[in-house]
Order: sequence, then structure tokens, then C-alpha cells
Amino acid sequence: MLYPIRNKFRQITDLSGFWKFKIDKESKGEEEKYFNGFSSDIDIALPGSWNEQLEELGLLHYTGSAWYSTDVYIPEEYKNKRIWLRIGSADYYSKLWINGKLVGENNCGFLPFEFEISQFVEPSQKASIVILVNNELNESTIPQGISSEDYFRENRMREETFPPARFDFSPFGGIHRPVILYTTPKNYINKIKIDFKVINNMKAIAKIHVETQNIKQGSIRTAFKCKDFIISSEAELKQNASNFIFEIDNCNLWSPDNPFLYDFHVQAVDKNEITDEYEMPIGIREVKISNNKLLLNGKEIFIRGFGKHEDFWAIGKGLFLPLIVKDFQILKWIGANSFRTSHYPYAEEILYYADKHGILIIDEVPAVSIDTRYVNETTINNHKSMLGRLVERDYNHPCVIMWAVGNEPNLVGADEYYDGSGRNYWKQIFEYARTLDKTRPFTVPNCQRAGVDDPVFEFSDVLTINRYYGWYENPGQINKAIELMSNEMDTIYKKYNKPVFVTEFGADTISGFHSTSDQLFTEEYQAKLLEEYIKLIESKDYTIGEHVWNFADFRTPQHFRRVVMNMKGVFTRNREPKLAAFKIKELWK
Ligand code: BDP
Repeated sequence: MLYPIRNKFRQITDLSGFWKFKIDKESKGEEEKYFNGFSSDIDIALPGSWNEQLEELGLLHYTGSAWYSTDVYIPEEYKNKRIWLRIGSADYYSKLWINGKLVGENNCGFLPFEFEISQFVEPSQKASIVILVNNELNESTIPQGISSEDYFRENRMREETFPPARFDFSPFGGIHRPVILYTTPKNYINKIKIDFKVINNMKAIAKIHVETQNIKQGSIRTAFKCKDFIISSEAELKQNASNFIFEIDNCNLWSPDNPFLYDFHVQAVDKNEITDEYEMPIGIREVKISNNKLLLNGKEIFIRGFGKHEDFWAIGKGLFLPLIVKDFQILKWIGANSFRTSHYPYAEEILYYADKHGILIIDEVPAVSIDTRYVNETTINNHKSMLGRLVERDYNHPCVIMWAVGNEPNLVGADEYYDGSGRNYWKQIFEYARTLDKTRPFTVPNCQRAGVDDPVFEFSDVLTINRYYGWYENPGQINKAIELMSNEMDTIYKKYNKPVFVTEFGADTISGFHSTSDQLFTEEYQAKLLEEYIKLIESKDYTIGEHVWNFADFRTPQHFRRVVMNMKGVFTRNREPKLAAFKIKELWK
């Protein structure tokens, strides 16, 4: 699925704005045929979560069903084209009706989905669009859900959160990324995959694969362009696909210091007439792990940055363009070159921005805290399907340097995990992932409880570890924490002999709390702990990167250990710096 663009052959109508909204606590909407239209005087802004926008209606912690509707005029110039409706993301499950007719459903949150709706609408007429969204999770969904009864049954009542969640971020509901109508020609380009091999700092080889729909004959033209540079080629279509190999001399390689992007053009040509065209920015670069180092275009690079979240006041998980600009400004200010899309795929707009501004991304599927005691065939199929959709969506982004195919598998009481069903689960996931991309490393960040023998280490290319010595363990004792951390890092490295990346370390900190002693929750404690971790990580020869947890404070499900939010941000939720921000800036410069 290509990201929609506008040109001579393709149009876009963005349906962001106010939509009619209705909560459906008893899930009776389908029976009562809300898809034919429903009455409500509530408007909601889209994109955005319902939770904080409509808190006053009791929705802050709501999980369940909700309905959205709007009427849209289908432009006259959409005639004789294929018309698509694309939803950037709706969390987690959704179902779409147009003019009262069921169009389709989607069970992957955090990823775009689309339907061809040409047969459901008439150009020059209005169409009614109704979308049902439900943010409940269960053991087959990715991420998996948990219930109050599960905590009780497992005798873990003190771990219960509200709303119940297996993970530490609010399970916001809603349509979180733009809903758009767009067109393609009847016969169109629908897939582009580009790989680069960098030969030296002036020369690269590009391998390009283009697929079309419905184009039986003709050819594909492709070209890399920038200012007065152009290199192009044409190849015949065979079974709806064409392949190209380009040698690019005098090329300008992409890197954080030089995020140079070419305009990449693809044209479908039939009897000398161009029938469709697609353009995208593309950076030429190659990522490799060699001798336990991360190489970008053959040169060693050390990764510094954060684990983040899509989370902000009022808009929740909704796409908010000014926040992208702000966050990237902060990343540059502090000297970071990277972040991880913990713990789910972020909006595509963020990846395009990262390509342009030279930020390296570890791209993660929402398989956070999978509990392999409770997985079934559907869980693993959903997990694979998300992986497939994520890799297809983000494959061509130079900013993506690694895939995280999960995060911290949850191990509550699981001996079985180490060499039974748990290991088998991750083996299958990694094997599948490797069929999708042969150019980037794969990993799953491991947690302390899983320890050194975690099977994900065996399958990962990079040993990513999340550790909280000095916080959850050894609170208030930074020296001891650093000693334990150092020993564990050495043990893990010795056992697997692969590069180590510390993907999480941090301390909750309330902006404005201070102390002259090592006191939890104060700004001084966070600054000192992060400084000691950074110095330790960078002193080891086998490390390739560090991501502080977290970039900014973020809202979580309710639990006594969270003061409304997870406060491990180096910035507040409003992006004001805590003391640690200045310390990190000093260290990273
Ligand atoms: C890690 C999780 C992350 C949490 C963090 C924490 O990966 O999602 O927010 O712990 O407890 O284990 O702050």
C-alpha cells in the first residue's frame, strides 16, 4: 500500500475535521443499524483519541465501541478513477460502511488500511461514511489484552491497572490518523521496493522492484532525480512487475549528518503514453552489523536517543503535526540521532520527517508484553500480519535502521518460556520477519525479569536490553545499580557475542522536586542516574547505542505506581526540560 500522493494522476481529499460521534457502551449499534445514520449532538475532532477530548463525558478511561460519521461530497473529477478510502490508523478494531453498505473491517491498530470504494459512491454526489471503532483487546489481539479477572485468577491483584492493560501506556481509542479519500487510475502502480548496496562513498547499487495492478502490458520507467542530476531506466512489465538495477555514480549518501534525499519517480507507460505516476523521496544508504559494530554506509555509528510515545494533551495518540516539528527540534537540541517507536508503529508522517531530518529509527510492532502462555493460532497470525504490514509500509524509509518485532515478552510464571512454547513462538516470529527484509537487523528488547537466558537473544541480531537498576531494583543506590548493570551487560555480551544496545533505562521524576541527596523522583536523581548509565554504556566496546526511557512524560493506565503519568520523561508531557535534559545535552555534544 503506497502512501497517498497528489499529482496529475492521483487526487486526495482529506476528511480530517469534526465528525459526529456516539458511544456505544452496550455494543448495540450494529443491531440498531447505526450504519444507516445515528443521532448524536456530540462532535469529535479527527484525528485524535476520544479519551481526553471527551473526558467530561466520562471517556477518559473508556474501552469499548464508539461510532463516527460524516457526509462527504465526492468530487466530479473522481469520475473514471478508482476511489479509495484510507484510514491512517484506528485503534484497535474498526468497521466501515458507506451509504449504509458494509465495506470492510480491520483488526490491526496503529497501521493504515484502505478499501476501494468506487462501487459504493457516485462522483458529484454526497456519500455517508460511518465507522465503528472498538479499543478492547483480548489474548488473540496484538497487543494482547488482560482483564480484572485475570489479575485475580493469577493472584496479582496489586498489579491490576484501570483500564486493565498489559502495557504501560494508555489504551487510547479512536481514529488516530487522517481519513482520506484518494484516487488512482484504473490501472495503477501499487508497490515499490528499493534496496541499496553502498560500494564506496561515491557509488551505490540500487535494486528496485515495482508492481502494478491491472496493467497487463507496457513498461515501467524509473528515475532518481535531484537538481541537474538524473538517472533513469525503462523495463518491460512481466506479470504486473518490473525489476531494475541501477549503478549510481557520484551519489550523495544519506546519513544523520547529511540526510540527502533524491526524488524517486516511477511511471507506468503504455504505448508511449504515461498512465500513472508515483514520486517519493528516497535516501541512499546501507545498514550493516559487522564485528559487533553498527555500520551506516560502511562507517561505524553510535546511536543516542530515546524511547518515545505518541501521546499528548487532548489529542491523545492523534497525529499532531506541530508536535512532530517540536519533538524533532528538541532531539536536535539535545544531540540525539535516534528514537524507537516504542511500542507500536508511529504515523508515516513522522517517518517522512525523520528521513528529511536525519533521525534513525528502530521501528516496532505493537507486540508489547506478549504472554506466550496465552497465545493461540490467531495471536501469532495477527502478529505476523502486523509485521508484514509494517515492513511493507516502512521498507523504503532510510531512517529505519532496525525492526523491533516485539518488546519485553511477559513472563509471569513461565518456565515454559525458555525452551518450550515461548521460545518456539519467538523462533517463528523471527523466521517470518527475516523473509520480509534481508537488509536490516531484527531484535526484541529484553526485560530484566526474562534475564540473560531470554530466547529472544538467540534470535536477535542486536542484544537490546531494558534495565531499571537504580529504580525498580536497588532504588536510591546508583553506585550499586551501575555495578550490577555493568556485570549483567558483560555476561549477556559474553554469552551471545553480539552487539549490545541499551534500549531503556531511566527514573520517574517529578519536575520541580529537588534534593541534595540521592532521592527518588527528584530531578537531581534522574540526572545523576542517566549520566552514570550513559558513561557506563559508552565505556563498553561492544555497545552500539543507548535510548533513554523516556523522551517525555506520558499518560498510563491507573496504578498506584503511576502519578497519572509515567514520569520518566527527560521532558514533561508539555516538552519542558527537566534537569536531566541539560546533563544529557552536555554528554551527547
Ligand atoms: C519497561 C517497558 C515500558 C515501561 C517501562 C517503565 O518496556 O513500556 O514504560 O518499563 O516501567 O519495562 O517505565
